[in-house]
Amino acid sequence: EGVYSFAAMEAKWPAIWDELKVFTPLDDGSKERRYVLDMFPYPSGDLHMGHAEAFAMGDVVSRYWRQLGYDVLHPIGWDSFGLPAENAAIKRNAHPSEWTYANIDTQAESFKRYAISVDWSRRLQTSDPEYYRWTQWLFKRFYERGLAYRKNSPVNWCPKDQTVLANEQVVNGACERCGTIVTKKSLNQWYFKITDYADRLLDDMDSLKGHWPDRVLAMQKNWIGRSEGAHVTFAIKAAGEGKPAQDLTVFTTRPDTLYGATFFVVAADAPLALDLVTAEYAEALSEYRENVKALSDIERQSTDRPKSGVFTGRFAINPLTGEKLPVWAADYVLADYGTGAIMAVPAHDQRDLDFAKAFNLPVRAVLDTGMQDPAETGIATTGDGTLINSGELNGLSKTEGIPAAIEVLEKLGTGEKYVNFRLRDWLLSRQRFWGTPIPIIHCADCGEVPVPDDQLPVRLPENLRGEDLSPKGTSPLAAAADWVNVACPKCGGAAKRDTDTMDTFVDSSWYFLRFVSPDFTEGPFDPAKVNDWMPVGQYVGGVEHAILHLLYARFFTKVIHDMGMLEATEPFSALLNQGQVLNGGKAMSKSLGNGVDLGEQLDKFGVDAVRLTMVFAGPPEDDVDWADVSPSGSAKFLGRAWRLARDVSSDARTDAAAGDAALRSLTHRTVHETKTLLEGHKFNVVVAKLMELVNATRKVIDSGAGAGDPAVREAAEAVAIVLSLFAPYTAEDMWETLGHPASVANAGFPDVDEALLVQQSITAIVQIQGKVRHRLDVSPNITAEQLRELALASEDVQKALAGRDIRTVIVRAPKLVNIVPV
Ligand code: ANZ
Ligand code: ZN
Repeated sequence: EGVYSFAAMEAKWPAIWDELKVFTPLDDGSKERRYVLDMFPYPSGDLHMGHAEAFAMGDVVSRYWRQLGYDVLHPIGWDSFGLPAENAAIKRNAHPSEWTYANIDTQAESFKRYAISVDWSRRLQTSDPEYYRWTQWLFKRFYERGLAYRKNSPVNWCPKDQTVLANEQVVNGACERCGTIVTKKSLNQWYFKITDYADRLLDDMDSLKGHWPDRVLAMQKNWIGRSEGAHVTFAIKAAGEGKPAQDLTVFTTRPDTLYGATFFVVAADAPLALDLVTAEYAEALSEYRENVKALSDIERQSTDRPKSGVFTGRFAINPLTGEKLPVWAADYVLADYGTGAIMAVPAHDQRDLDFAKAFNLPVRAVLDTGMQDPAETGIATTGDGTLINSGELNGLSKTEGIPAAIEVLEKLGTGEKYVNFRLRDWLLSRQRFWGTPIPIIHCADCGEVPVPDDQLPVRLPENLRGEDLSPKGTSPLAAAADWVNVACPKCGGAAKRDTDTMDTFVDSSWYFLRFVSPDFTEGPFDPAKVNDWMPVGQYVGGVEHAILHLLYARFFTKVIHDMGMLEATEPFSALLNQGQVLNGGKAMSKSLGNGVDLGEQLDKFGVDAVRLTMVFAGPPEDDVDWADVSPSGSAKFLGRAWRLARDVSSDARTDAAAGDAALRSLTHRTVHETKTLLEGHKFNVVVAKLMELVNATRKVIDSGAGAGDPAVREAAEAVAIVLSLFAPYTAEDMWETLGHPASVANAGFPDVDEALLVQQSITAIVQIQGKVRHRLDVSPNITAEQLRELALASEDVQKALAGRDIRTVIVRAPKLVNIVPV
């Protein structure tokens, strides 16, 4: 008693919050609802400093909204499928669920100690059969809508993890998870047709502007990669005898440069190259293709690498000029972008120019940009200018030339306007065990047969462990004969289950919907509830998810909307990306040995001090450098705040109006400003304001009216309520000491008396020739005229002037008067 003890508070309050169900939303419509969500954690080990930061930020928003009187949904769950669990299971000869659920229990205990204001009754795990049942159900609905399909194509393959990767999981040519250089492998794989939604994913970002970080929107936009241009079709003529003539289409953003096309390139690794090549060049091509396979897309498109390629023996006919262009196969053209073939315009495209130089192909400028001839300089010209050497297009600018060329092509029936996207379909199948099984059965007679809804979930076998799970290039499920072999649901004949599992990003693409009704058994979520809560009003998480998770979640939301199950078309109305926690300016890592253990910090300084430190370090978007912050300083401040409540006299309960006017004004101004600051996510500034208020309150206690002043009680209560957003234990203890029942979380944000927002008086300085001669206590609303009069009337000023005449008086109301004598 009488001593600030975080350990005592941490032992006392969680059980009380649980019992009072403080963080369970009423969900009865009596209050306006708001949904705040932190990106759910992955159960790898115990919580770390990064969790502590991210969840502290989300909790500020959640607790603030609760104080404002909203019915707040703030749930938590675990993204619990994935490779680490499987790798741990192989090592320990165990089942992945053992490691997974043990870690989840550890994390859950830590989260409870960390006092995040979540409704624990809604907790879910994506690896629970009752969750993945609905992941499978959704997969089936996508399948029925033609949005899930299987195709054979070259895919990204991680040789270490022995599984395919989505394009989004390949970073600079390497596996996002383990850093191994990714290779290509031809496999029959499941895809989601996210490309059908490319336009909407792009257009709907308008509604997110100003509510999502600009850089996240920019990254999504770039990933979707909308390019306006044209499809142009070229006739292909054989060189001498060989295969019959055929047509080939290219995608170009520069149809205006068609007269400058001097050769033609197809992606060497595309089947197209094999179709085209004449017998004479077939062997050279096949050798070249072997080399190309080993390269990443990044390497292929790098401008530094010397250009390479082989001639196919074919020619393409320019539809405008009838000119014969040699067709080459090269690696700098990608098989899966556009049509996998380009018309090369070396004068105006650097990669084409490098290629032309390497193989002695002609260069013809068709746009006069005022720069020197690219054929001589080796520098392609890309700016605007005037079209030349271009027949009917001559004299037009680039911007005029593009639509004009399209018009000509359309008239000839050999081209049309076309919008191309960089976005590819989402490859969702994985050859690993610990994921959601794909609910499809393959029957020799009936083909792909979806597992009937009433037979979901297709559960993972429980008898596979250790070595059974090790990566073999095919899914470990393929070896589980008793699991794989089933009767075809259609014809009853012998059939096999699909043995791939889903990318874990499928699981996380809809979990925010499940939280609305986590125990619902008739569907993935209760249709009667989902529109009450969706969309999420504030989403909080790391910028590493700027593309993958957020794009996929947006896609799922749109499909589910189109299924008529959801009103929202976007899942997250606002997004906050918290920064990272560093130590000594660098990300914490084992190799640097600069890791900071969260548990140790909590034991040493207490939960509240660690949370407050995270928030006070800077704006939530900025990184926190643990070497630069002072959790002990935070702990000291918390002790000072806590003692205010203890010092408030119990007889000072009412009639704040009679209290110290300056303190009252500061309290009301602090609460008022805090609201604006919180809306703008300036949490750190709110903490600074609280510190100021605590100090001012202490001053009043120590002087004059003292602890009995009703303004002191008013201030202490405001401190407790605002502090509850950052330091829930301390705030709860203060609130109890001030005589209120738990919980401070539901106290309601203090009302602001507008009349008290004006500062009572401020100090104006009077100078004579720049020297301070007098100070005046004035109203902050004083006019320049009034201030001038007051200053001149003062005795000190008159004395200092000593009868001199005045040349001029400069007044900056309410702070300064400068008198210049003659
Ligand atoms: C002729 C041309 C002339 C081009 C010119 C550019 C400049 P974005 O903006 O990224 O969509 N291209 C098309 N498909 C390709 C592929 N599979 N691999 C590599 N390059 C490809 O770029 C579109 C342009 O990239 C297209 O326009 C094409 O080159 C090339 F002065 O066509 B262009
Ligand atoms: Zn069948």
